Formats: sequence, structure tokens, C-alpha cells
Amino acid sequence: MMDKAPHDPRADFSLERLLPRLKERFGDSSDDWPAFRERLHAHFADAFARLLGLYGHHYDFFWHLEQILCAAADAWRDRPAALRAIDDEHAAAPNWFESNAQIGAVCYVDRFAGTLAGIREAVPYLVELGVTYLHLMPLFRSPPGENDGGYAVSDYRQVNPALGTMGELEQLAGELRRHGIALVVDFVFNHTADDHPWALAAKTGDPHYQAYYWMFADKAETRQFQPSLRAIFPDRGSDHFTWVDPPGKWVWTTFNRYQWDLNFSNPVLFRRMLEELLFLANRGVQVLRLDAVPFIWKRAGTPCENLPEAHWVIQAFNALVRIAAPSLLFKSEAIVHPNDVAAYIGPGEAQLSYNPTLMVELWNALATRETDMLRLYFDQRFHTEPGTAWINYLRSHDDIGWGFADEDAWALGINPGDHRRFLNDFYTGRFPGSFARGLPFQENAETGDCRISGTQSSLIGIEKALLDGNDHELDLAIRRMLLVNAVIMTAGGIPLIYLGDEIGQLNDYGFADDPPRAADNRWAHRPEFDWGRLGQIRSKRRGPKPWRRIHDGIKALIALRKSQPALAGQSLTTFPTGSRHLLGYVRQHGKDRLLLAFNLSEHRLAFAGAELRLHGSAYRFRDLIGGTELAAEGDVAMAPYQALCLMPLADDRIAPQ
Ligand code: OTU
Repeated sequence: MMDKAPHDPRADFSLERLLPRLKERFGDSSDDWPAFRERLHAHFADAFARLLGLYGHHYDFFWHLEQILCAAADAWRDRPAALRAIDDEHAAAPNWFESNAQIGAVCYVDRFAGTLAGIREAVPYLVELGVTYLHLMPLFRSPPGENDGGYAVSDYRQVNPALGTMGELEQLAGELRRHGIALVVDFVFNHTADDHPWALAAKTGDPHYQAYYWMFADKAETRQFQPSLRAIFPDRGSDHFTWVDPPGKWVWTTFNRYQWDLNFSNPVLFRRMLEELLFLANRGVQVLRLDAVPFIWKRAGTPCENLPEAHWVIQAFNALVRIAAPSLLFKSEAIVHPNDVAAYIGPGEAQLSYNPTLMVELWNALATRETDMLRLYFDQRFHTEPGTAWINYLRSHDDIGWGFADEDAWALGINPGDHRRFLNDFYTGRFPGSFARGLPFQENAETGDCRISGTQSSLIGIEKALLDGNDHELDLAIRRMLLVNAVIMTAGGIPLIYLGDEIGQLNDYGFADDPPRAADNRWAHRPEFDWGRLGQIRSKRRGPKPWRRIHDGIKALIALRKSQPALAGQSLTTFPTGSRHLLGYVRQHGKDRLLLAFNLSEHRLAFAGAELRLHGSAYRFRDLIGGTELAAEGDVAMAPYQALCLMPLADDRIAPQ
């Protein structure tokens, strides 16, 4: 006889047993309970399966489960009416974020507008730009001095006093909402700052709080992990563990030594972080950017990146959010191998995700003037499930690391290691003929590897052309910039602008003189927003030329995106172009269809007209970027770095008989 798998009696757990306990949280008079109960029934199975997988081996698992569900119940009970209205609105249109009207922007509060009050004053500019999604970079209380740009959080419930208060953030969320802008903030949940109250309690020796982190009395215990870990910030050395005294222990610190990794294998920590997460949801935040997701689960003998349990933690959070704050979305930040990036995006996990792969493929195409790897990317990796969207961007507040898939490079006969060295040389400006002026970030002495810092303008050639006083190069650089922005605006998902890039801001080298920032050259591409320049661009005299051309060009692309329903969603199909320097894709949404064509080189080239006719089912097109009509009788000439957005025009000759 075959052995049957032993029956796990815990899986028979019935939610009914917990209902009386949860109902109590709402008191007698409340109308809130029925709605909560309904969503609990809809999503409990998902939450339960994930929590059982993560914490089922704890003898007191059901007590933890009850505590976790009570936290969800409390959050729903306390959820403000205005946010419940959004919950209803989004329940009726759950895929609102797939609309072509969506435009994202990201900034540091202080560097863009000084304070939260400053952000409120900047709302008219954001509205004018067409922004519908605003990511304010970490704005929570942080240690003074070095704090990794706020990514060391001392208190998730307190805004950095220099920027404002939690009350102001809540007000701002409401004001943004009234202007159709969703507020996005970070959930830095892999680590806290070493002065978070939990860390301070752990320092005094309290074992309850020490169990929130990864702490080891004996260095030998860390050796079950250390050999298989990857150095994220090699400048600080390769040891992931930091000696802290008191309490005389080794603390796991993946990033900087003052950022202590949280221990999600502890169900109490999971619940405490759920409470922080739901607290932020109830302040009016509509999207939480989940920072550093690959690192949240650790297991000895593995790289401790992208482990299955990291996904289960996010899926459990997501199921609980569906119950307690249903309109909140997650955006994952995983800057890893393309397969691993894609694994976090899904309706039951992170609905949104940064798209670092597309970003890297675009910079690669600009450096090489070749589109093969970009096309391979679109064909094989860009597609995601319905109910999800990529956040497509050209650069963030972080460095650029060459995270294309080695196998994609090999498939095209490119040696990935050599090619990464070339890209580093190119974007630091060391490669002969390079147009870029980036900085090498975290150069690894052992491997020679590095990543790249730089603003969009500095990386794309504007800084160099201005320094060289070369008008021809400046013209090419601006065309290049508008070309990649045209890809971002038309490829689907949500395009994300780092505020300042739309007015062409260059690297700011001043960080080198400011001690807390000097060692981190990512500050070069986090300049203070140049409101003076924006004022000039908008003035009657219409300001200095390159900035105006960049700004007007990007605004026109935003307007194009917003006016074309074909650009909603993410359905994208590439087609042959007749040249490896050219890229072509079809965007289709419902019955609307547009053809996009790009010349990634500084040479005039001919685009295969037969392909345009075939994929557009037309001979004539209107180019929505240049505003002209164009006949594809033969091949179509494309100017250096030209982007075409072609709307097929009805044509008698191919009308059905
Ligand atoms: C993130 O980035 C943030 O974006 C950084 O600004 C922070 O310094 C860091 O977390 C720590 O909070 O290594 O180079 O795969 O690559 O989370 C940037 C994800 C980073 C990591 C990413 C991390």
C-alpha cells in the first residue's frame, strides 16, 4: 500500500472560530463589521496559506494568527471615511492604474520643495505636468547625519520634523487626491535605523526586541550565512555583520552599518510591521513602495535573496491589505536578475514594480546604437499578467547596475561580463567617443565591477556637449533624450519621471563637500530642483534654449500619451524594421492601435515601409510626434534619433471590397 501524506490538522482550521473575537474589535454599534467580514471571507484563505507556510511550525501559530487578524480589524475600524470612499471607487475600477492618463513623478521632499508645505505649493506645477502618481522619497524620522537618504527609518509613524508632520502628510494626501494624484511613499521594511525604538530596546538587552533583528553573540554563528552573501555596498567591506556594543552582539546589516535587518521569521515582527504598514495606508497613502524586497528572508547556506518566503511575506501582507485597506497597492523594488524582478509582480503580490530591466536595455541601446537586446527584452520579458503594471523609468535616485540577463547577451553572441565593463567605461565617459558623464558607484576592488551614478541629462550627453560647447552634439543629445522618453511614454505601464530631469538638470557635484553625503556619489544625481530654471522656461521670453526644448519635448510626449487610448495597458508587439539600429512596436488597446518607430543612431536610416504597411494595415499614417502625414509607399526615412508615433489613416486602396 502507498503511504499517504500525513494529514496536517492545522489546515482544517475554520475561520468561524475566530469571528467572535474579531467582531469584538468593532464594538456593538458599528456598521463596519459586515464589510470587514465579507472581505475576510474573500481573502482569508490566501492570508492563511501564506502565514501557515511562514509560521505554521510555531507552537503558538494560532495565537499569532489571531493577533495578526486583530491588527487588520483594528486598521479597518480606524480607516477614515474618505479612504473608504476610495476603496469603493477602486473596487469598481480595480485596474485604474493601467490607464494611459497615468504619469508618475518622484522626488525628495527637501530637494524638490523644501518641506511638505512646499510640496503643497508645487501641486499646480505637478498638475500642469500631468502627474497622477507622486512618490515622495523617504520622509520619515531618520538619524541625523548619515541616513542613506532617509532609507534608515527611526520611526514609521513620524515625519522627519525638518519636512513637516504626519498631520501635514495626511492633509497633503487629501489635497493630492483632489487633484487626481495618488500619494506613494516608501515602506522600508527590510531594516530599521539603529536608533529606532525597537533597536534601542534591543541595545539595552531586551530579548523580545533582539528577536526583531538578526543578532548573534558569537561571530562563528554568522559564518553559516556570510560565505554565500553578495556585497551590496562593497565600499564598506564584504562583511554583512556589524559588532554593536552594547549589547555585545553581531547584527545583520545588509546595507549600511546603521541599517539593521529585520527578522521576518519572527511572527511578532511580521505583525508589528503589518501595523506600521496599515498605519501608513490609513494616512492616505495609495501606493507603498516596498524597498529592497529581495532581502527580507534569510536562510543559512543561501544568498538570502529572492527566497520563496520573501514572496510569501509580501503575499501575506497583500491578502491582509485586501481585507483592511483594500485600495492600497504595492510597488516592488527589486533590482536583481530580470526573472527575479518579474517574480514579484502579480495581482496577489505587488501590482506594480519598478522595471529596471527596460531601463538598462534602453541605456544599453543608446551606448551601442543597437536594438537587438531591447527587442529580445520586449519579446520575451516585458509581458505581465492583467491587473499589474510596470513602472517604466530612465533613472531613479539610485545607481544604474547592468542588470540585463546574461543568457540574453549570450543569445546574441555578447559576452555579458565584457559588455558590462564596456557599459561602465561608456557611462563613466572613459570609453573613447562616449557622450556620457556618469560617476562610478561602489567600484568593487576585487571584481572591478561598478554601477553608475548620474542624472538623465548628464548620462545622455547634455553635460558633455555643453562643456565642449558643441551645438551639434547638444542637438543630438536632446534628440536622444526625447527618443528614450518617447519609449517610456508609449511602452505601457506607468512612466515615472525623476523631477528635475524634465528640465534637463545636470549632475550636482556639491555633495563631495558635504561630509554626510561625500562618500555616496548617488547624491550627484539628486540635485535640488532648479525652480529658477523652470521660471525661465515658462517666462514670456521663453528662457534658455536647450532647457526649453527638453521641457517642451517631454510635455508634448506626456500630452501624446494622455490623448491616445492605444497607449493604455501593456500589450506591446515588436516587428522587424530592416535595421538593427531601428526599433518598431505596435501598441494596441481595444480597437485602438498605434505603431511606434525609433532610430537609435545618429545616422539617417530607412525604416522598412513594408513592415509599417503590414502592421498598420495602411499606406498612410499621421505621425503624432512630428505632426505630419507620411506615406509608407516605399521605405520611410528616419532622421537621427527620430521617434515616430504612427496612427494608421483609413485608405481607400485597402478598404475591404
Ligand atoms: C534601496 O536600493 C534604495 O532604493 C536605496 O536608496 C537604499 O540605499 C537601499 O535600498 C537600502 O534601503 O541596493 O543600490 O534589489 O538593490 O533595494 C540600491 C534591491 C540598492 C536593492 C535595492 C537597494
